[in-house]
Amino acid sequence: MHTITDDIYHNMLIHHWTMGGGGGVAWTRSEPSMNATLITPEINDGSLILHLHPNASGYVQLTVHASDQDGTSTSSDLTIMVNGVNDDPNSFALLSPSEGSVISTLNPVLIWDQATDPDDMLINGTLTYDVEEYEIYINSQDIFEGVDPIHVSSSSYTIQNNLEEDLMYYWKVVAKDNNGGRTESAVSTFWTNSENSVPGNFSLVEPQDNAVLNIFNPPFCWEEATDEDINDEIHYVIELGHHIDSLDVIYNGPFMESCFFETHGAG
Ligand SMILES: [Ca+2]
Ligand SMILES: [Ca+2]
Ligand SMILES: [Ca+2]
Repeated sequence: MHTITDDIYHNMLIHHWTMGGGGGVAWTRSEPSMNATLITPEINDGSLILHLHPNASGYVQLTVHASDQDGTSTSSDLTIMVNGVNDDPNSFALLSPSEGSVISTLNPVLIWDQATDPDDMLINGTLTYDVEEYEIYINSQDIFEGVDPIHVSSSSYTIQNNLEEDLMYYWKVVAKDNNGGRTESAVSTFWTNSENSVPGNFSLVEPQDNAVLNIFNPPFCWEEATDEDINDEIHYVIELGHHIDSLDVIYNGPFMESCFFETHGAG
């Protein structure tokens, strides 16, 4: 029988067995080892009393043996996990879509690192994660107030409702553990572009329609067109000639702020 000699023990967890006359109860340590800094078992009549050490975290495995007056015995394995002080989950990274990327789907798969936690426990080779839930926040502005998070238990999620085309999205994930601890990821962004949009309408500026010119190399000026697709570069082709069905290409390149004028009476 274990004798309690230390008064600092607090908290008690009691397993009680209904005992007949005679017989007894004993405990033995299971592998990997009795965590002596965590818990001290005591057997008192039919009860196993676990004295939990202050602020300790970890687990112990015990095998409890009970026998009756006829010598018939049985045993039961106990794994006791103690989390004396809850720590917030460790910081973790958002993986995909990568920061600032352009995605070609409106239903992207969001992926982030599994959030580990100082309170994770490796028991018989199996890691028991303290983090049990993630909240995903996604919005087209860098503000998440009033955004309803999506709750998931794994570290990835496929967006169910189509996102909007040609839009920048902000997203972050909050990892939540079993005991109210929470840790937020950094905010990441991506753009949606699932289909190519044609450049928007634009106007010719000079020469004006039906103008009568007295020079042979007039500047050709036009407005810059816009394109809804992020990162799309627009280039421009100027065709010139006497007839609309027999035009020569006189310019092919990017927008010219200062107009194009090297025509020298082309056509
Ligand atoms: Ca924790
Ligand atoms: Ca687009
Ligand atoms: Ca485009």
